[in-house]
Amino acid sequence: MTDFFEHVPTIRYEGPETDNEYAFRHYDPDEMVMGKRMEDNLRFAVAYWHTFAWEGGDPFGGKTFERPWHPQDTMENAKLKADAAFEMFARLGQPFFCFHDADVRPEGDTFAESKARLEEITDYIGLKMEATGTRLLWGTANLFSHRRFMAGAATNPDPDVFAYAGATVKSCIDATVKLGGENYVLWGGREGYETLLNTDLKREREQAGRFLSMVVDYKHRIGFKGAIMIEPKPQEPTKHQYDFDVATVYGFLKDFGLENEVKLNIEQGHAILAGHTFEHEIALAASLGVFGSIDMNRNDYQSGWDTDQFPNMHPEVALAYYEILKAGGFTKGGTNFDAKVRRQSLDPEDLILAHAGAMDTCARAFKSAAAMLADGSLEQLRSERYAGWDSDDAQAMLKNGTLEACDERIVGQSIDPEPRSGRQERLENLVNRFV
Ligand code: XUL
Ligand code: CO
Repeated sequence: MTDFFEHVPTIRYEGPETDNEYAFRHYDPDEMVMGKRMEDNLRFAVAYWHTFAWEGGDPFGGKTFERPWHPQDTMENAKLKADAAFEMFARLGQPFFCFHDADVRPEGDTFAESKARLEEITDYIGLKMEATGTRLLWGTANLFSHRRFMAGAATNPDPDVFAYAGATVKSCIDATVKLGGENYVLWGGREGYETLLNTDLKREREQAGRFLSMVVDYKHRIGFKGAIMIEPKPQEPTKHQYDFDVATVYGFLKDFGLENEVKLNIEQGHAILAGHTFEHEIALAASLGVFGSIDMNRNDYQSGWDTDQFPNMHPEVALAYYEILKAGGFTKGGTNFDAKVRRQSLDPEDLILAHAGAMDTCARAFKSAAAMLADGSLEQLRSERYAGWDSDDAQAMLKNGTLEACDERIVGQSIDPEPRSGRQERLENLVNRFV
């Protein structure tokens, strides 16, 4: 027990008219939307790293937060941190959390000690999960903070680092399975390069392919039913990352025969850094059959780095959920807040209110997306745009088309296609009726 969040009230749904800061305006976990409770639609998770492990440092200055569980180098403080985490979960009522090994336990002097500590703390966390009903959306390994990983984990030039990373992932999958985790995520934080001058790109890519195949084999050997997911990101910390974006990761998965084994965890900020919209990345993953889950946050559009802010623009978020709903909604995935309060937001209530506001933004956006889908106008206009492809001869052209047949169609029938409006502004107006 800590008294860190003691004075912060539990957040409950009070409706859009309330002036209580400590209430949900849009997120009612029991509200039925599209045949499911909102809690089951959105599947919110709190990220342990930003909320409990990050100390507020930036490239120009050190920690700004002072928490009762600092310094984070003893098991006693790791337990205090877990106590505080579950006290926060009780106030927010979100169903899930996510963690890296390094978030929950201090690094040991040896691999064996780090592993023993992970086992000890996940036993401790497991008891709290049982007592409270909070579940694990996904676990992951931190293969990017320690200096041993500075030149990559799976893609390191040193085979001992590759093996160290493999052993670490094994321990984290085991911990995830022990806690009943629904998925396991790999984000390639240092899987990339700083300079091509010292990098054998072909070799590193093959190492990454082998590594991922080993993860998938292990999953099947132990009978883990959750999804293995990759989280794309184009750069930062490395200058170039191999898991750049959805399209790049899909090409990689195809290359190693893993496209039916691995799904994608897509993050708003990473999409923006890659020069895409969030909805583009989701729609592409869904169309390729690899959509898994989302890391929800918001990126500063000017800064050019990964700002991991809490989402607060519901019209933007609505377009992302629209694509998720079109893909059938979440199955094993969910909405993980990979977001951190700003380093001047020092207080316990800042942590709680940041999440409460983000949950409201997402709920409001989700309901807008559901209404837009139920209305059907947007999909109708979209399918009208492609209606020409419904005819038998258009379908035949798609299946067995040849350039000669195209020539025959155009010249033989003297066709001169009539351009039609793309109706963008009308569609934008239509979306604005729902958000
Ligand atoms: C980093 C990032 C990670 C992953 C998990 O940009 O998004 O926190 O989500 O390793
Ligand atoms: Co993330």
